[in-house]
Amino acid sequence: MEVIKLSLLLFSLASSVLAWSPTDSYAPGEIQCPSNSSLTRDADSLSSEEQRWLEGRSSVTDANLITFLQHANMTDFDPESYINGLDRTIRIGLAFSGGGYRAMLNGAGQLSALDNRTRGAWEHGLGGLLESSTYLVGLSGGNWLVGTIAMNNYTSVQKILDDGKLWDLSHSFVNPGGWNIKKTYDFYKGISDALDDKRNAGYDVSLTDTWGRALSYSFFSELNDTGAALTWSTLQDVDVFQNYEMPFPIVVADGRTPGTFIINDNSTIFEFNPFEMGSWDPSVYQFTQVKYLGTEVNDGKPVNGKCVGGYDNAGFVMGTSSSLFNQFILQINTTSLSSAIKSILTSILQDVSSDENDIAVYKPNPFQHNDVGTSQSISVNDTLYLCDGGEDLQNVPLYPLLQKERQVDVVFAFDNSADTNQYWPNGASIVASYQRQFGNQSNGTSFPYVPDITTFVNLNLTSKPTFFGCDARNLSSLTNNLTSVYDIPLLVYTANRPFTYWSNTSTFKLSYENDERDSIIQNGFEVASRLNGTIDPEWNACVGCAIIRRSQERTNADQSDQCKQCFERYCWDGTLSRDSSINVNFTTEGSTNGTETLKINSGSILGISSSVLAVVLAAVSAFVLG
Ligand SMILES: *[C@@H]1O[C@H](CO)[C@@H](O)[C@H](O)[C@H]1NC(C)=O
Ligand SMILES: *[C@@H]1O[C@H](CO)[C@@H](O)[C@H](O)[C@H]1NC(C)=O
Ligand SMILES: *[C@@H]1O[C@H](CO)[C@@H](O)[C@H](O)[C@H]1NC(C)=O
Ligand SMILES: *[C@@H]1O[C@H](CO)[C@@H](O)[C@H](O)[C@H]1NC(C)=O
Ligand SMILES: *[C@@H]1O[C@H](CO)[C@@H](O)[C@H](O)[C@H]1NC(C)=O
Ligand SMILES: *[C@@H]1O[C@H](CO)[C@@H](O)[C@H](O)[C@H]1NC(C)=O
Ligand SMILES: *[C@@H]1O[C@H](CO)[C@@H](O)[C@H](O)[C@H]1NC(C)=O
Ligand SMILES: *[C@@H]1O[C@H](CO)[C@@H](O)[C@H](O)[C@H]1NC(C)=O
Ligand SMILES: *[C@@H]1O[C@H](CO)[C@@H](O)[C@H](O)[C@H]1NC(C)=O
Ligand SMILES: *[C@@H]1O[C@H](CO)[C@@H](O)[C@H](O)[C@H]1NC(C)=O
Ligand SMILES: *[C@@H]1O[C@H](CO)[C@@H](O)[C@H](O)[C@H]1NC(C)=O
Ligand SMILES: CC(=O)N[C@H]1CO[C@H](CO)[C@@H](O)[C@@H]1O
Repeated sequence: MEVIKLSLLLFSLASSVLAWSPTDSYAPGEIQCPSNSSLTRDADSLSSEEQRWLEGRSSVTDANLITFLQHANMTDFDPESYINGLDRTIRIGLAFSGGGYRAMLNGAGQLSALDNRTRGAWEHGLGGLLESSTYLVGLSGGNWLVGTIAMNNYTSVQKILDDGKLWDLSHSFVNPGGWNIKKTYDFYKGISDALDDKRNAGYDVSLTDTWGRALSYSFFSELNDTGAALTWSTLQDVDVFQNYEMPFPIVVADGRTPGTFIINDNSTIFEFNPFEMGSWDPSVYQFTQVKYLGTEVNDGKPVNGKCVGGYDNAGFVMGTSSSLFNQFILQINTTSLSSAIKSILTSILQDVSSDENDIAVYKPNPFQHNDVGTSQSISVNDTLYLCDGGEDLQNVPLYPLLQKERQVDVVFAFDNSADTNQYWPNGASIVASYQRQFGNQSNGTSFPYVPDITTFVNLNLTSKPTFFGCDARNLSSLTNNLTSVYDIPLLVYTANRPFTYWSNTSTFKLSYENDERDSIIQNGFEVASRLNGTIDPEWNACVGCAIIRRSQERTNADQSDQCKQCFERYCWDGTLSRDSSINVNFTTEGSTNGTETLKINSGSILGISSSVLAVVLAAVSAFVLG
């Protein structure tokens, strides 16, 4: 008996350690190949692992959604009999935009309003909605949020604030020691050693390796060796994922070859999920098992039967999605640091060529030598180049949630972009996602109608949550008969807005005092909860109406009068207002009074056009030391 227990214990220890890098360091190392001969598969379905996981998560979300809807006080609606009577589970997706620390902190507040573990979320927020959700997607700054929560044993924003151990942002992650030179020296020495480990194991390193390690000091400071050996695929093995307690986390990045620019229509959107990494787009149309990244393959098959593990370092994945910020690492070189730090930096930056500054190098390329995808430049190259997920302007990562295989009913999109000259969102990201469906890369995905950004601003669609795609039958001309209109999720779009705090800080603000950080998080809570339910006491019920809408449409069920009224209040009704000379004064119902005028910048990357970027980066080096 004891022997069995002991061996079970040893087995579970072994299995929980296996998912870490086999070298117990930042270096990848050889591991046994899985039994199936190919590491890749075509993107024509969900992986069997995700499919199986979804079945388990369904029973969790069904039960939690009943509780959530009961508390939402919807009239003429019985949540229990309704949810139990459906033949298909309602799937809710949450998406958090990029935009540096601003996006991470505003997103944290919005997420906390949905998380029943937050004090007050049940009483005057949307507590229980996170518990009812299936997918949790992040990009760039939003991926710092998702990654921090997911990789730290599915911690909560509340716990992060209570414990006071993570998210100390008082010094920039480029210079975590502040004026404490020794601390900064140790930081860069640690990074340099980690990079050497990877180089010595025979792998190329790019600026994103440095960046990912730097992020890990902020986000994984509680973990062994600040997560040097922590792999993204570890998620598969942790209890909170295996028992379906946490939603399915996804991180988004774009494909881009050095020296080229990508535009929305022909970008390749990649996702990292706990099981796989790859793209639904025709240019790649494959997924590889994320745990075996770093393995040299020929058409998905390991060369010489040798497999590699530990390449999918969690910080590296998070750094990939936010690689626009790589530039900061270079900026520190321009400041007056001690020569000891400078010499480490020189060693860190030794192989980085300037056109790879915002690019993550994945070499070997997991999608090499196959004819599945249409992009020759990807399949013939020995290297896969990835960059910040927001570089194609789709700063809210919606694409993984539009895949009909995922059967998402409703997406809550939190936009913390800096599109206007005052760093507020103006819907540009959503417009980019809408437009993408008409290009070849969309591969049959559909996106509800949204207006142009001038209308977004003129009609105040960013001043309160707005629903898009309220009536699926109106979307038939978007589907080309490839998908059912009911497969297009309803979109609940919520933009950053000031209620109790001016939460429009610069994307490139790299340090926050704790009270500033906490104020932005609180404001985010208020954004998601309609100022704690004070602006609209029926807000939870209206959210409930959005959640059940597609299932009602599929089953031809009538909407209650209450839901009809909610839709009157929150759905975009198709009206346009394209007069860009209107200067809408910045006022929000119930909010901090502001008289800023919203002006529209188009064609920006995360709110900063690339020509301005260089200037901003130069200016920012002053921050770096702070
Ligand atoms: C629903 O109604 C109950 C009883 O009036 C109230 O306590 C609760 O706060 C309401 N729920 C929401 C989300 O407003
Ligand atoms: C809204 O609720 C949150 C969470 O309970 C709380 O921290 C915040 O102070 C409340 N805001 C207002 C304006 O009462
Ligand atoms: C959220 O918390 C409340 C109060 O603690 C509890 O009654 C409710 O069941 C919880 N809901 C979910 C979905 O966990
Ligand atoms: C992870 O979180 C769960 C609760 O969600 C807890 O029971 C468990 O002990 C935690 N594991 C670790 C290693 O902290
Ligand atoms: C964490 O570090 C300790 C001490 O170095 C080591 O014994 C342990 O195996 C490590 N844990 C993991 C999961 O790598
Ligand atoms: C993407 O589209 C732009 C504009 O149509 C074009 O200039 C560029 O070459 C395309 N890039 C690729 C990789 O196809
Ligand atoms: C950083 O500074 C050192 C010494 O001034 C210089 O040799 C090196 O080329 C610089 N690196 C970059 C990437 O600018
Ligand atoms: C791979 O891509 C890089 C960067 O665009 C390019 O310099 C190189 O020639 C490509 N290699 C092949 C074999 O096409
Ligand atoms: C938008 O908000 C402004 C300021 O609150 C208000 O004057 C204007 O009428 C609103 N526009 C619409 C279309 O609701
Ligand atoms: C979709 O199918 C319907 C009926 O089969 C047909 O009338 C309609 O023209 C088709 N629409 C498109 C865009 O192909
Ligand atoms: C916007 O605010 C400014 C300054 O408070 C005021 O002069 C102007 O009339 C306002 N514009 C509109 C359209 O309300
Ligand atoms: C629905 C659709 O257009 N699917 C296509 C997606 O891309 C792959 C690869 O190019 C095609 O095989 C599918 O037919």
